[in-house]
Amino acid sequence: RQLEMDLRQALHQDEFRVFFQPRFDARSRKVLGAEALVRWAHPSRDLLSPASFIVLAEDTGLIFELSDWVLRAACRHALAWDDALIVSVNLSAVEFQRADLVERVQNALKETGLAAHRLELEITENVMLEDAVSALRMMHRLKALGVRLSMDDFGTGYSSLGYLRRYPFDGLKIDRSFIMEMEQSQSSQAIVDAIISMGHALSLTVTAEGIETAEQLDRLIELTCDQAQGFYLARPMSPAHFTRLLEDPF
Ligand code: G
Ligand code: G
Ligand code: MN
Ligand code: NA
Repeated sequence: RQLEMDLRQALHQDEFRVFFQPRFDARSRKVLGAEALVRWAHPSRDLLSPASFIVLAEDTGLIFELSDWVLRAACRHALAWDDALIVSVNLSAVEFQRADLVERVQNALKETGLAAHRLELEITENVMLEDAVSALRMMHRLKALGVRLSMDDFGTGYSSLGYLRRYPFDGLKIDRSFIMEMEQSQSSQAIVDAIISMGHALSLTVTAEGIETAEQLDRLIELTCDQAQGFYLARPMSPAHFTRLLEDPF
């Protein structure tokens, strides 16, 4: 496939870019960090969204090299920010199937010099579904490095509750589908309310994703959600834009 060859070449021709979507304290709107989101600056197309190439990268095994690149780029940029800010990076479930994940993360930290507590790894429930026992062991080893772990897209998978209790997560991110439906659907609002309460009962930092309106943010604050992310607050942006936002918050 053409795209696979392009992807392989892109890694060597430095065509990937990392964007950052800011993460805010819900109440004060202070910037607390940012989520790294990879983009592909394909020479003959527009900036490609990861939705169009992450699965291919996973299927071809290129995800390891790509993820190493994202980890380093994210850590390197974070070094230039205020040292209280956290950078989060998405990991694929396939990365947990190889024992070298801990070493890969450790190397990225060592080579860039970023303090481990400033890196957060976002993991989806798929990780636990593949092999729950080895995933648990891997997460404990990652925690031992000093990084933070959060469960991403929370609420879309299976038996999330048990995972949250047994696995060493620091935070959970409520999937944006619930946030989007909150205004129209009483049950979505009840689910969001329950997720926040449960997260707090387990001492987790709760982040709402995909906030697109002021009403959603207001309601989430009433429901005591800790952190907020979404187009209403800020879109994913270039590293330079993010640095400017830090220097000159609204
Ligand atoms: O940025 P965007 O909304 O287009 O991202 C689409 C999806 O790609 C999201 O689910 C996001 O988690 C995922 N994604 C973005 N960057 C990375 C990355 O560096 N690694 C992995 N594994 N997934 C990513
Ligand atoms: O799966 P993950 O949570 O990592 O996905 C992050 C993706 O969500 C990114 O591709 C980002 O562009 C997208 N995203 C972030 N905020 C919003 C939002 O407010 N609305 C929508 N529709 N997508 C968002
Ligand atoms: Mn994410
Ligand atoms: Na998510």
